[in-house]
Amino acid sequence: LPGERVRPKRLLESMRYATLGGGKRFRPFLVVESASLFGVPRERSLMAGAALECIHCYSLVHDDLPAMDNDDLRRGRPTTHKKFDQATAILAGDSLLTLAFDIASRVETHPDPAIRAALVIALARASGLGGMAGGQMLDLAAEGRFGDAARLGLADVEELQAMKTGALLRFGCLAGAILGEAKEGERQALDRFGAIVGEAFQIADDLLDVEGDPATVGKATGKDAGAHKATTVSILGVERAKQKLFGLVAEAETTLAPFGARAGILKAAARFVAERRA
Ligand code: GRG
Repeated sequence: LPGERVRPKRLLESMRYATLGGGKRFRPFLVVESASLFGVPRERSLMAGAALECIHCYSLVHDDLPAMDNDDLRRGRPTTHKKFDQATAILAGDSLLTLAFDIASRVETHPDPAIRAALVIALARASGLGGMAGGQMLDLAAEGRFGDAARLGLADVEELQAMKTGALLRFGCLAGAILGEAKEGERQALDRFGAIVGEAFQIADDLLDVEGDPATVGKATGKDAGAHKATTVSILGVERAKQKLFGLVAEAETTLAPFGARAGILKAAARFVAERRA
């Protein structure tokens, strides 16, 4: 985020606050590691990873707003609208969303415009109506925001979560295949791995909401139960949800088998997702 004078200082500061103050950077990590399977130069995968992280951070800023989840704490610090104000937080989210596509479209991301276009399309689809934003809408509807609360079964919850949380994580893995001009079979393996990691990530998040320590997690816990929210954990119970989680980790490892030892770090990442405490 360059500090040109023409840019409104408060907006730039809020964007920096939302992106650079902590966070695991797990999505960019997935881009860099999946791209490294194909020998993609790190400068390129970091660009695509930065674009993805901008989308992720925008989503957190907007998700924390009073009109959505109304949270005061994120990454152990005041949320962006608490640190600044709601109007600034909305604009910070908007500007991060558009900055993501600016970054993904730059020649430094990939010299071939067709590859950049493929990246931009995949990122747009993961973020929008059929991806994260659509999943967020389904989530709000399930809470009864727009009428009666929907009674979600396991398949509904899995679909919602695949959109809301899974789509960006899946894009992280797919981006590596796009940048690396992977063969169809390799692309499919990474796409499937991303979907599994997305599902595992959300189950781990739901478990943290039930069992996590707010000081370590960096945000309030117990919110899902308080809102009577349907999650994999609320439907299956803690023990069966944990079994499902570790089944997904095993499947993630099998999915990466075609890459052999080169995929060791990605396999470890799947285990990290299941075991994370924050
Ligand atoms: C506002 C369009 C719009 C979408 C919001 C991502 C999202 C959709 C809502 C966040 C709600 C939530 C807590 C989802 C669970 C999974 C998740 C995205 C957790 C946060 O991601 P981490 O743990 O965060 O990677 P850090 O802070 O490490 O970057």
